[in-house]
Amino acid sequence: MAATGEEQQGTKAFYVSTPIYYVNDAPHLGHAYTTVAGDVLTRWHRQRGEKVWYLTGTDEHGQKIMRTAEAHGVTPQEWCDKLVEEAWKPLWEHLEIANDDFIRTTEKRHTDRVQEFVQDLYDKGEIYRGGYEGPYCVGCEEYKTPGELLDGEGEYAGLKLCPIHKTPVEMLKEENYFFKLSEYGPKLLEFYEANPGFVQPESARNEVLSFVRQGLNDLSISRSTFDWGVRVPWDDNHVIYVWIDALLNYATAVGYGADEQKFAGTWPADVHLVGKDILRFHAVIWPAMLMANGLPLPGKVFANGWLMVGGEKMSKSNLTGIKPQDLTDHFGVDAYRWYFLRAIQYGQDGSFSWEDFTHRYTSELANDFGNLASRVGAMTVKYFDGDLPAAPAAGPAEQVIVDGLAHATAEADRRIGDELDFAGGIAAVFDFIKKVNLYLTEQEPWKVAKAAIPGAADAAGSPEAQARLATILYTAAEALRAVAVLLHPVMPATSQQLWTSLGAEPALGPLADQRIAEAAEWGRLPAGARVTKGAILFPRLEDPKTD
Ligand code: ME8
Repeated sequence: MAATGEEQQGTKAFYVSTPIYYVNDAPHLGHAYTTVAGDVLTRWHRQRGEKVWYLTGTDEHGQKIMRTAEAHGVTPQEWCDKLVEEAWKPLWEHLEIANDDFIRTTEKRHTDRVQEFVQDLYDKGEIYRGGYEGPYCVGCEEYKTPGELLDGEGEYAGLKLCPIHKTPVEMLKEENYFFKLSEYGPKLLEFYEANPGFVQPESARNEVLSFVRQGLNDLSISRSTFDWGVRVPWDDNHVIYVWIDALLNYATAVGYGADEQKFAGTWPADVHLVGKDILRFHAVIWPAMLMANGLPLPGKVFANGWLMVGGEKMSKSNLTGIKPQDLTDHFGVDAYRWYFLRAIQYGQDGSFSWEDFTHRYTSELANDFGNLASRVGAMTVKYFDGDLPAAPAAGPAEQVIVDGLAHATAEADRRIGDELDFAGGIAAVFDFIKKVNLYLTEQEPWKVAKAAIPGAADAAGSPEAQARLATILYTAAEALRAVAVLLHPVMPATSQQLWTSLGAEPALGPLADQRIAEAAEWGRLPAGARVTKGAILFPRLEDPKTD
């Protein structure tokens, strides 16, 4: 859990959420993808000096969870408790996710408020009783329209399948309560028009616009055929539809109806991170629910694309068998956090492969970044006994690095902090790393050292060469100081190792307190900092498992 800066108490927090995930199984790479993205985004904003609130959690009601628990011979609550404690929370800890809260939809702080919210809508005449019959996918917990279903083949021949789960839908006929969603189409379109950044990326916005323009149906918001859910407060025979229950987590977790001060300081969410599978729930149903209840709407719904392995979407119903821990065992946690955001444009589909990960690890992390850090550490220890020298002879070559850093910082800040273009922001930092490597290659400090160190080549070291050597090493170390700051949100542990080996902490304070806005201020790392060789940031990879 991360602390929020005391200095900004009283201002509204930058509030980011992930979906709350279904706990019918352990988390997989797809869940971790969205959650790591949210973590990087919130860490970035923390380092901008903002007050931040990062929420994740679990979606525990509904038929899907109920059936899974039944199949395992335990109650749904027992099942959820076990999965949350043994699988979900441990993975987020393992991946260094600094969420400020973890909401579970079975918690009383949530269920009480969900009842109040729905009762409010009922009292306002937004909910009525009616009937519905249609194909239902339990995997999605959603009624489907006949037109979107697929024809089954093989074992499913003759059946209609859900287009996402590729499993048969069930015909459901229910007397339910309905939310008058159909009345919100024009208001939503007006809202999207006035807030062009509300749904991102552009492809997601287009999908939502065309969906809403077709006209919306009222939404069934209760179920009476099973009871694993929050009771409809005015009718004991119904539970609230799991999606209505789930969406409300974003409000109940930050004090809706319970803690006015907290709610005022957090609401509304600035960014709801979602996968594109659940875009409509967040960009259509959710804002309509909030409009109906007179609450301010979120700033942005950003839909990430599908993560695939060999062209297959990774999900619980279509498992590929690679667990997040398999990858972190091999590549390490920080490389894992970095890879998916670096390799795949956020918002677009992307494929993962061991080969690509291995290639990027070796070329960008180990060779470009890791080698730079170890070369600078080793040379500072060798030539200056680890006492970082000042830079008395800075010239045009150094100015290129100073300018390069200013550019990389501005790019990364805009792309990661504002646009959620993680790949672009990380690339800006790694381009800068390449520049620093090129600088060292061109300046050849190891050659300058021969002329600089007394007795090394010539009898006496030349003062000019000494000044050059000092300048080169200071420049590279100062560049790395900034790299540690800029990569801290992405790779917290590795950046900390670097920060420590640069001896930065005594003068500059903890890495997490470093501000993005100051990252490009040249000369922050003081001469005299105690530089050590430090551990290898990215060790050589073991041979991959062959099974
Ligand atoms: O839908 N690629 O939960 P869920 C990228 N409980 N992201 C993926 C992914 C993939 N292959 N697979 C999953 C639910 N995700 C509801 C949410 S919110 C009020 C309720 C990520 O466990 C992505 O963020 O099925 C997706 O939207 C989410 O996990 C779905 O998780």
